[in-house]
Amino acid sequence: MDFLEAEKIAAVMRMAKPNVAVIGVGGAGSNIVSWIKERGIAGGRLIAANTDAAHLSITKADRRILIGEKLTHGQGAGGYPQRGAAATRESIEDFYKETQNSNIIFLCAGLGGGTGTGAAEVLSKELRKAGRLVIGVVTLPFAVERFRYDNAKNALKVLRQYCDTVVAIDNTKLSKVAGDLPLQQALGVANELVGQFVKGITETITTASLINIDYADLRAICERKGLAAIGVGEAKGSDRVEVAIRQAIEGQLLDIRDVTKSQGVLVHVTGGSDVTLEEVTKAGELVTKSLPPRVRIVWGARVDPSLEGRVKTMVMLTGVESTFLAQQQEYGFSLGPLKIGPRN
Ligand SMILES: Nc1nc2c(ncn2[C@@H]2O[C@H](COP(=O)(O)OP(=O)(O)OP(=O)(O)O)[C@@H](O)[C@H]2O)c(=O)[nH]1
Ligand SMILES: [Mg+2]
Repeated sequence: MDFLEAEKIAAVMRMAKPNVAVIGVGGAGSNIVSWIKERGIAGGRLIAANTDAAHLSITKADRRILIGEKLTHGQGAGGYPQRGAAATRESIEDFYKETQNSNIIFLCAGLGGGTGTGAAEVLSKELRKAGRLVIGVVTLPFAVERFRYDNAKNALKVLRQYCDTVVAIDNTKLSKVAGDLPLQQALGVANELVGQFVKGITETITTASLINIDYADLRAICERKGLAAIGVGEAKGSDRVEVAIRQAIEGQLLDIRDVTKSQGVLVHVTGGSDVTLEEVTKAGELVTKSLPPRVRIVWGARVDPSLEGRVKTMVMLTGVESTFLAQQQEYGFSLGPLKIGPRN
């Protein structure tokens, strides 16, 4: 075999093996990466990038990238997505280098600020080359951050085109589900939710699970699907899998127009060591029956011994339409960028 052919086969082999990179950009994205790093992730590489040097110094990741040093001098993007975008372009080589062997990229950000919003736009476009699957996982601003809505809405429209799938979580809906929490705690809930989603899917792909999701499955559900919504559920007792799945389907964290119009569904179940394959399969059949046959459904299930007796579910619906993008801004003026919480 000649050298070039051997190189080619080696390259194809590298791409065939799932290799996940999780990139968190801006304050929120970095906090999500820190959350995952603290708990560990099997088979995923954690990268955090920020224009804010002080925040990056307290971020936990496998690799931290200070972006746009010449432009922002480590001081953040001040709520301007254009600055975040320019800073990312300044440092784009770092991202190419860090992700050269990755074929699945999760791109995490809180939309509405400068760095995360701008960086997500640039990276989703740049990294989707060479057949990579790019999944954006973003949060939308709280209702109290109204003036950040425009930034977020514009960015979501861009990300919907550039990412294969962009999962959007509306912070306002999340706080309704999580109960009335102070802002900082509500943001913590959002970080945990995104973190669990990324960790759960990554580990179901990269490690042996009760029911594996493989790269091709994820591709089928996520490739060129635009916007996606997720919901979570938790239950115990008899019918727990089914109850938790229904909860997740009905409680989507983004207002979507019509659940039955989604193009793909990913159902992920985590249960204590007592969860059985039969239980999961039975619940799966019920979900399959309740959705139109054209909707593609992918399953993953993992055992987490700490969940004794309980199951947790996550359902992702891809190819959906959201009312967020259609909403009109209620106020005719803008208050400019707002800083919330310590060092974001
Ligand atoms: N999930 C989550 N969302 C957050 C967090 N902090 C802020 N947000 C949300 O994300 C949006 C963007 O905030 P940041 O991530 O701090 O902004 P940034 O990308 O660093 O932008 P600049 O600071 O302007 O450069 C805010 O409007 C909040 O809605 C966090 O820790 N977790
Ligand atoms: Mg910031």
